[in-house]
Amino acid sequence: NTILANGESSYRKEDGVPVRHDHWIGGRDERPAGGAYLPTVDPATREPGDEIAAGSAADVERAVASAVRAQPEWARRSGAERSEVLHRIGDAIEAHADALMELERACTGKTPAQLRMEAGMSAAYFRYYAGVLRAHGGRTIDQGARHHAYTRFEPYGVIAAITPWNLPLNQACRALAPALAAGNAVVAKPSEFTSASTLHLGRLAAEAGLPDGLLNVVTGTGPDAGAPLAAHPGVRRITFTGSVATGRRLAGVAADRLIPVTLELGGKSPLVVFADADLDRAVDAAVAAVATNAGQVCSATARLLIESPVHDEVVARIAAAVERLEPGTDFGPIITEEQFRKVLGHLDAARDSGLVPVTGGSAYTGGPAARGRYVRPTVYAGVPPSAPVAREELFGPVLVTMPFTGEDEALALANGTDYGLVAAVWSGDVARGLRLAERIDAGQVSVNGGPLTIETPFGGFKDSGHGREKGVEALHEYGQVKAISLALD
Ligand code: TXE
Repeated sequence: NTILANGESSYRKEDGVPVRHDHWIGGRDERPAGGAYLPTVDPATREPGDEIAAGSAADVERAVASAVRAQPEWARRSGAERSEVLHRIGDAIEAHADALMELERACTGKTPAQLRMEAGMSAAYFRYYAGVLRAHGGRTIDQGARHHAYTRFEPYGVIAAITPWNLPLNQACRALAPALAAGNAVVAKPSEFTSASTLHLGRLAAEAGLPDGLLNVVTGTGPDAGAPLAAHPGVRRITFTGSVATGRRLAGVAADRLIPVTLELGGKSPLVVFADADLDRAVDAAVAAVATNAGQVCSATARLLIESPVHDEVVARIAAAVERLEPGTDFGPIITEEQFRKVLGHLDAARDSGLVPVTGGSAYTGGPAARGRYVRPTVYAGVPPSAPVAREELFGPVLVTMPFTGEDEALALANGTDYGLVAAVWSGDVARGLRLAERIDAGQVSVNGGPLTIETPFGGFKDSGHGREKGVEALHEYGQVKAISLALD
């Protein structure tokens, strides 16, 4: 196998022969039971890349067995001991950030700035939960002087972490760090399009001192590797980030098995701009929703609700700013051919329905960007709320705007979606900003650019899912509370 302990250079292809990545199970590379590998592609160039093991139920079986064996010893350690290991994993991610990000770049085409941000966040997840763990504990319960009662926070056992392709390493770390902190073992199933960085994380974690079997990575497609993992009786909790359709399916599997599931399913998040807002900063925030990962972010604020008197001015400023964005430098390509077709299909359908973009509206057809799956940053102004581009998660560099009059209409538009992941409000009137924040149905609301970080819990209302990631709340997701009561005489 080509994932070597020391070797950043070992990832390079020689003589055009694709590098093959095996599963990471029990602290070692394991070839797929079926012997098959899946191709990957660099969406920035459409050049073929590494191959990853095509996992199956037999591989899942080995991974879960290894996790089941390793977990009890890990759970018996003190929080401080687990914390030390998590800290070292954070350090290892930082030390090997270039190698990790090169693996990520090769199958996502992400920009250098985007990669740096994700590497930093990935290390920070481990450090944050290493810290939270040391301050975490149960409570004592008053049962009178003759009794002693207290709670313990116990792990579930084995967690299945099924993650997508948009922020691959980041999303894996977001789930793995709190799951391991709480004393669980994990079997991760990254997206078949972007598995290499999560595989390498498994090796780095082992080098950092994580005992073998605590972090296993099985690669492959959703139906062949993800489905048997979710259904495996050894898995006691599922955490999933991805589409609503797959989330619904996994919720059904979890319901049948009576195990809990965390679902982070995307959104169509509003960014509300009042006329009294700091328009420079509001425009920057709107443009970031296009540039960040080319809009392939579940929390992208892609629906701009703009107070009528400033609507046209704000649209003009956003359009001018997104036209200055350079493909490959300021934003990356769309991950797969299927997603690329999906985004372009929405743009074509919008055109057929009579919507004319203020800017963009198509793929790049000339220059280097035409080799890759780059979509022009696109803005539709004054879109009816019922239009598909205004309702559906496009997962591309596409913004829609809607004018509104008054707070109530802003709120009705903001909540007029099946999703409820995040929202942003910009207003010079802070009381109004907070009033709206408290009435918007979303798991996170930023007022006037308030930062949403690892420390702030993240998760959906409505079809955006349930359960919380990030923050102290995510640690609670991965443990179950036991109450113990002792009679003293
Ligand atoms: O996601 P899937 P897709 C949204 C976004 C995107 C759409 C479709 O709108 O356009 O979803 O993306 C695994 N059992 N988001 O189809 O299928 C799969 O292998 C178990 C939002 O690529 O949900 C991968 O590891 N696992 C989003 C993971 O699920 C299964 C991120 C996600 O893939 C499975 C990505 C099955 N039956 C897409 N089927 C966000 N919330 O950030 C698939 N998988």
